[in-house]
Amino acid sequence: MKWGFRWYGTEGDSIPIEHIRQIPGINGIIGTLLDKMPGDIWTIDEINALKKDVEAADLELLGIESVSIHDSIKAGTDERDKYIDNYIQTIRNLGSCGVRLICYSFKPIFGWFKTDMNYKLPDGSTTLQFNQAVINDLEPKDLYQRIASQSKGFKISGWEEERLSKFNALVDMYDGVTEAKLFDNLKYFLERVIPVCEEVDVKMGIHPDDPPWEIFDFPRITKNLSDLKRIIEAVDSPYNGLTFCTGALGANPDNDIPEMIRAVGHRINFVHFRNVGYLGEKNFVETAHLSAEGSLDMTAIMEALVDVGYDGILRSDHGRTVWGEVARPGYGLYDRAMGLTYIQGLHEAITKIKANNA
Ligand SMILES: [Mn+2]
Repeated sequence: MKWGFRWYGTEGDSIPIEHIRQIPGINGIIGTLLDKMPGDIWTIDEINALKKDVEAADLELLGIESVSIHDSIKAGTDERDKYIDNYIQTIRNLGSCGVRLICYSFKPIFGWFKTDMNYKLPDGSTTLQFNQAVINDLEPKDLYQRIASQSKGFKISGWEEERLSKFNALVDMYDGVTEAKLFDNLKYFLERVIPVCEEVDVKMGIHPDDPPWEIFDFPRITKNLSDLKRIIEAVDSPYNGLTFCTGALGANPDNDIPEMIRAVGHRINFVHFRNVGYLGEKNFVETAHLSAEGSLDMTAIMEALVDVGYDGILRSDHGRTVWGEVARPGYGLYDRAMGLTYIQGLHEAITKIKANNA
């Protein structure tokens, strides 16, 4: 297993990379170019500058999260081929810089939804909450204001202001895009990019819907096991894989996470490991990673990953904000570092016990 940590770069992150290097067992960074808009080409110089910062801290640039997909590709408009060409150029550039993993998502307009970015847990820490009851009283454009007002001034990826300021035009773009159409558009995209990924050895991992159900009637195609199976079957290549996010999928109690891992484990290219706590119907918070703090059985999840032979890249996903840290909501240093240490403990215990019993 390679243990990773998402970092938004020297300019974009509150956390110095030297501090990330001090997390026990850490191997590398999941990086990004925060100023890139969906559809932009990432140049070799820009990628190498990021890589240099990471390697100067004695860490490896393990992958990118995210290279965002332009809305014209997701909506299937006439402009999509131009933007797919750009995406292919970015894949080639990443490959030539030795970056082997791209995490992406294929969701209309919004990458993810939360309704409270600073929800107070009983221990006094803050975390992200999603409550469908809040969404039901909002218009889509109001949600942007809500997220922006709670982000503590940090740029939030997936919620780029430049893009969302043209919100009504974006909504029009998706007019008539059903779930079936969105899936066809994903297939069209994958059929063009995956052969390039194979050629330049860059693996793709699609991130599931967060939360994994329909919001504002926009179609959702990465929300459960049958969706994930359909995607990996659409283009049958190990380069067309999954970012298996336990917390995104686990927000729906109907998703049996260990069972899903056993079903699609051979096509998992990246793992996001985190817990969620159910507060009610379609109402949950992101808890500390420990099983006892949330609703998911993290030991059973890690055991499933070990059983399917997963030895790729894994990072601790969102954490609480603790100890007075001023950080991007969900992406502080301390709780994600504690989480990663716990996760490595689970992995060490499970693999050693299995080896002893073999
Ligand atoms: Mn995730």
